[in-house]
Amino acid sequence: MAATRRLSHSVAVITINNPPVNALSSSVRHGLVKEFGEASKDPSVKAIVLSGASGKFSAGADIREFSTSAMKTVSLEDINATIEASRKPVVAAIEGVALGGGLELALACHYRVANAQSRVGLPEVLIGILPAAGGTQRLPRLIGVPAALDVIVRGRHVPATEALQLGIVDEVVQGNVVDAAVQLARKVVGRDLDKRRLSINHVPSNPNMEYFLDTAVEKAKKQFRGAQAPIACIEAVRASVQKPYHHGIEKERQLFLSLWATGQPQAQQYAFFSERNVGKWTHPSGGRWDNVKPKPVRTAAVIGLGTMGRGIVTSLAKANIPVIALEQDAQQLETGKKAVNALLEREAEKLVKQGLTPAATLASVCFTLDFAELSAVDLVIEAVYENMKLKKEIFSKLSSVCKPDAFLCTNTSGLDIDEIASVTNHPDLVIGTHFFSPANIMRLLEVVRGHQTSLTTIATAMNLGKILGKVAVLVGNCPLFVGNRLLGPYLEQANYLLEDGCYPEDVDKVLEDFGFAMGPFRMMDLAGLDVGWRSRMEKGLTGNKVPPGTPARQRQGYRYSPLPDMLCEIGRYGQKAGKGWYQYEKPGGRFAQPDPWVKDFLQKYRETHQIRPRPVNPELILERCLYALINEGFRVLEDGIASGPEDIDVIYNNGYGFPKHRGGIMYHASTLGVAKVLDVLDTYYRENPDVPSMKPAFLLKKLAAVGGPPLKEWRTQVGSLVNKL
Ligand code: 3H9
Repeated sequence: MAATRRLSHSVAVITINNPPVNALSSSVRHGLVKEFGEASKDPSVKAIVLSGASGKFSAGADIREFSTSAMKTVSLEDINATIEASRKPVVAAIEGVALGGGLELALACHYRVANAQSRVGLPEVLIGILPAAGGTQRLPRLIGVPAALDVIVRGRHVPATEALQLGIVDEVVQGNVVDAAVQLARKVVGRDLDKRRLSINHVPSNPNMEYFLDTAVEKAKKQFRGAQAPIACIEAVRASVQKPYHHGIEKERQLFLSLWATGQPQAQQYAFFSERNVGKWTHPSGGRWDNVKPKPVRTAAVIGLGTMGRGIVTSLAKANIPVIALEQDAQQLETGKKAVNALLEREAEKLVKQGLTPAATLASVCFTLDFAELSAVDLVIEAVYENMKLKKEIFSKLSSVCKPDAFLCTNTSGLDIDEIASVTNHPDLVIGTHFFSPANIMRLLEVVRGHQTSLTTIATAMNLGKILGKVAVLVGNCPLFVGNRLLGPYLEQANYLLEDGCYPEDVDKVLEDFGFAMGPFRMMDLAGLDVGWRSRMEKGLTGNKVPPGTPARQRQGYRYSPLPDMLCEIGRYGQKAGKGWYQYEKPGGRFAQPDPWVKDFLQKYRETHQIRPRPVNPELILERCLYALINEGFRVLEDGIASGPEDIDVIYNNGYGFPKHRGGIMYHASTLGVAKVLDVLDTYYRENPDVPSMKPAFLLKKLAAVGGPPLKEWRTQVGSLVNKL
């Protein structure tokens, strides 16, 4: 039964029942119409309470129904209108979540009672749409335009205590929310409900409203770079100010339809479901997310308190896992301790602002210099700098001091997991957990399995990711894994574009206009140019290991750009040095300004190497950088390093700032069409045979040869290739 009804005293309690999240599917909507209709007619019913089964009110419309005819049946807004017009008082009893259509349903009720642990919100913007069941019209009428915009445009989940302060809910209770709602419903029987009918009330006025809304549009354009939904949300809210409710609802509906026509909602909803699907990992041996049990992680340790280590410690502490943090000397330990404290304080401030009580404190972290203290922990995460010799020393030590069944994780961003595991007594317990910086904030976790990593180790690392609130993606072991591996050809193309005649700001602008959070040069400056430089030195691509007489722009017969090496040789390491591809106001400064020095440097470089600069148009800049990413994505798939295109997309969206409104790299390739991608890569590679990264991937050719099937069928084509996962 999608909705059930029972009588409590003289109150009908209607319960939505559609596991797992009580999405408001077509059958739930029909159930609501039936139960509500009967309760309204029943003379023994004096008031109605709406609730959700299994501790959740509702996560909103059933997203899977959007592209089906089920959406054409009874509309949620019609149900909302009926509820609001009811002469019997209706109280929403909010537990767990009331999101999207779920909150819209609650806003149509005359009163709302929430459990203290619940969250409410209108997160439609995060799946490319706008609240389309009256949310953009009722919420501003309830809490005013500024607060409503903050909730709707950011799509944030508002904790119950903050919802009470904002006026979204009327009561917050600690105990049984349905009992509290029934009590309130009985109390308000016979009261005038007009003030509680949001649609017949006005939006609180503000003299500068138009200016405020125009400014919000400008800000959203800058912040969301090409995503249409945030702008549509603001325009719908504008209608709530300017027009009567029924006109506003019509505007909301039109905006929904025009958003749908852009293709962005489909892309963002693909990204939404992909984030959920990557948790359902499978292994060629038959091990799967649902048949291998993770071991509990009751205590953990982190080795190294540099930038990554500090973030990882904070992340564990936030998840209430007691942590032992280890450094190699007293001074670094003290610096690390201060940094962790500052991060925890910042996290606590955020929670307090939302009316929540922070649980994590420095008290749950124990700082030590002594490896012996790690003897009882369930799991260790090593986060020292990228040096194989050092990592092996640490893992060999860990293997002797930790209990035999402790999981040993490395936060390496690209070194060989098998080589690290080889120095331990239990290589089956070794796994890569590649966090992204800042580790206490970034949602992505690449979980890298080695050849001997056991299924239980995989299940435990994936589950740890979930406990830390991350989206964990299982990938295979190859140099640089998935994310950083894709970055290589992309940055290579960006550097070649500078040689050909562009400047860093030209390239960055094109990619930022496309929607990337940051262009490649700003990103390199932020990450530190020296990281790549040291790795190239180790590989003998630059520095004194390069054989004498090697041409400056060639390595092993292939094209090579020494530009980033040249910047590092003079200390232009990026943001931390105050200069890199850009100049900054000070070392560590955040404001990137185009640097005349870089312009001059590039001009001289081109003269020295007799390169005739030619104008490169924005389309070509975009094509070269994007297609380099896409091609490497296909190679990762054909090598069996990621188990499907969704995995690559989740990694790039969450770790590298790819715009979610475009779905992901591989999704974008599918919308461009594999035949077109192949054609462009073919042409480039024919003209530039010394750039092997642009040689079209075998899988890309294979997909084009079978007529470019839709993305959801790519896995089948990959299936016949080797799976190294
Ligand atoms: C809307 O309401 C539009 C209206 O304004 C107007 C319409 C006209 N639909 O995330 P989880 C699935 S738009 C269908 O792993 P958690 C999810 O795929 C909606 N399915 O759990 C997963 O399936 P599976 C606005 C949904 O505890 C399972 O439920 N609402 C929906 O970590 C468990 O999900 C939102 O955008 C849905 N609405 O987090 C809220 N929601 O087991 C979207 C979830 O097969 N949802 N599923 O993999 C969320 O943010 C989180 O799922 C939630 C639970 C916080 C609720």
